[in-house]
Amino acid sequence: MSGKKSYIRLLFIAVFTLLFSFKAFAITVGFAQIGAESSWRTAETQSIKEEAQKRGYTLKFSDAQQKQENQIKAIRSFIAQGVDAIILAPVVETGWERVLREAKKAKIPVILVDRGIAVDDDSLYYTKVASDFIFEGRLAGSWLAQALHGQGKVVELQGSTGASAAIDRQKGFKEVVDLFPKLNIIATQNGEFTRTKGKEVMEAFLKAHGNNIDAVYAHNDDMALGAIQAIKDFGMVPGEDIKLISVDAVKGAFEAMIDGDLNATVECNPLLGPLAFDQVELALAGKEAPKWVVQDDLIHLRENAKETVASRKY
Ligand code: GZL
Repeated sequence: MSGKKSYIRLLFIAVFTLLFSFKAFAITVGFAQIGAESSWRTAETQSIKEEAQKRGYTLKFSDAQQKQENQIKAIRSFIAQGVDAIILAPVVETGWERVLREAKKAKIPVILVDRGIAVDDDSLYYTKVASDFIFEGRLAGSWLAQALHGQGKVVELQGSTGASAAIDRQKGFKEVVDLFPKLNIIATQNGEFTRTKGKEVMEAFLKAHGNNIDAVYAHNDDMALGAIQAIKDFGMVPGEDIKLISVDAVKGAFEAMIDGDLNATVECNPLLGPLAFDQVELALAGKEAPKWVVQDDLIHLRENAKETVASRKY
């Protein structure tokens, strides 16, 4: 090979190597987040942002203010910008087929975090990193059944309508409660996963059922904290007159358990950043992944909240 040809070949290899290493460094991920409705959600956002920074990825972040149409717009924008992967926390289960087909056509892998979607074609997303909400509901139901000795009247604060977390936490809880003929859910209503709405709905429950209520099941801690305030305002003692079980295990829930107001909370770990980006890297490497990477959960009780709180990471 002439000297000139080998020089051009070397130049090509050098340029290609430089471009490839730059491309690897400038991996861009779009994150379509639901909003900031709860302290759990804020912790999740922080975990994903911190992990992107730690791994040297460029993160494009969108807060949908609880609206699916804003998440769909964000996904379309990420596709137009040519991101390498998309992380989506789907606010509701349905209505994703069309935009996910657009992402698939653009060969951009979509990793679901924290909630699931109902689609016939599961090739529309790479994988889901989330807790098992039915397990969480069953755990909450089992704890409450033993706390009430199998009988009593329960009111339920549901998470936002259509969210897989709300649908499945209700399903798992009801499976257990239905095993006890004298344990009944006398009222159930959407509290939107927020403290404000949780308080408002609990006020209505107390107005309608007063001291007939033996327990509250809240699909997240923020609604339980609102309910605790409503119970105190009504003149009853939360944690004693009315037992409370919720889900998430955020810091505020530990503080409420230490105060005696909350009886138990089922953990739903929001620190999904590391797992989410592990899946991004598998997807970009063209590797297979299970369709569901399950986040492990457990339960925390008022009795041991004091010694547990110090070790909490969110
Ligand atoms: C659960 C998540 C739920 C939390 C709530 O993965 O989707 O949404 O339990 C949050 O606190 O609002």
